[in-house]
Amino acid sequence: MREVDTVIARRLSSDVALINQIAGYIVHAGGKRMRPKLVLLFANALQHTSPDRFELAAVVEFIHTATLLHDDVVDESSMRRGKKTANALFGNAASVLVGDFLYSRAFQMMVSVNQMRVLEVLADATNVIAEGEVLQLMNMHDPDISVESYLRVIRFKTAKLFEASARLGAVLAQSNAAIEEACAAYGRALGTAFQLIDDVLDYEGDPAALGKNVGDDLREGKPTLPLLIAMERSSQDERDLIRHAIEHGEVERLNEIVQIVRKTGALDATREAARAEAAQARDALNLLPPSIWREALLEFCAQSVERSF
Ligand code: GRG
Repeated sequence: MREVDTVIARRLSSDVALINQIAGYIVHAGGKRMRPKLVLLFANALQHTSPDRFELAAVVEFIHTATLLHDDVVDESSMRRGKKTANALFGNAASVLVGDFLYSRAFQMMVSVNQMRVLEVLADATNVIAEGEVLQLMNMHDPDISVESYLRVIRFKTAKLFEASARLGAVLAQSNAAIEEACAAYGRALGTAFQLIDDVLDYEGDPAALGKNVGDDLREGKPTLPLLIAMERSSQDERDLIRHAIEHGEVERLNEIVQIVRKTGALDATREAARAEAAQARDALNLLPPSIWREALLEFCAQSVERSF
């Protein structure tokens, strides 16, 4: 990961001062670097050790960072990673444009690896991520969306980049199709578990540990799984309150709704769904030879569910 940080620092630089300022601010804001870790762990687990793995690890972090910059503008978020968001500090226009810089820089870097399959994986992934965000926009303020529709959004907007990161390790190692698919399945399931927990933490996280505001999803009228389950399990009055909150976005009765979500066991049920995804991710690793890297990937499965930030 030190090598990845070196690539990130070198590739961030631009002659345009504002780009260095904003891109540096967000890239060094203390993210967990989950996606680059997946690239490296899968490449190593499959005995691939060329420096291309550092370049691609930096690429997925740049893409992730570009999506965060854009997402915080779309969601009008003010806090991320315990700090003010770039949009809060530098404004929406600068955030979107620096997101574009990072996104296009990532494409310059992936071209440098000179493998069509790498381009294909990342072009497809970024396209699906954008689709996921648009689907989510269409689901906003709609209390009648199905669990399947919610799961589609999170597989697209979050799990797809985890999937691509894991798959790239196998692509670099020129693994056979079965191994590549197993790596991709791991990333998909881990990313789904990760987003399910993200949605739980929005209702019960500690803002200090989480580094962002709690209750943002409800404020925005985002129908996430905890709300969908709470509606299924609550009384008519409670259900009406949640429906109203999703339809209009809720600030005033946030505490009451958080209580309903907790009381109905919706958070435990969502966490259970995340555990099932993490178990699938674990199973996908059976095709990989035993190694310290596979052990680390197994550890990620447990961490993704137990995490508090
Ligand atoms: C630029 C390709 C492109 C698309 C723009 C706005 C958008 C379309 C996509 C946003 C997708 C998004 C932000 C999904 C949420 C993913 C998520 C769980 C982010 C938090 O990830 P962590 O916890 O972040 O790994 P850290 O802070 O650790 O880096």
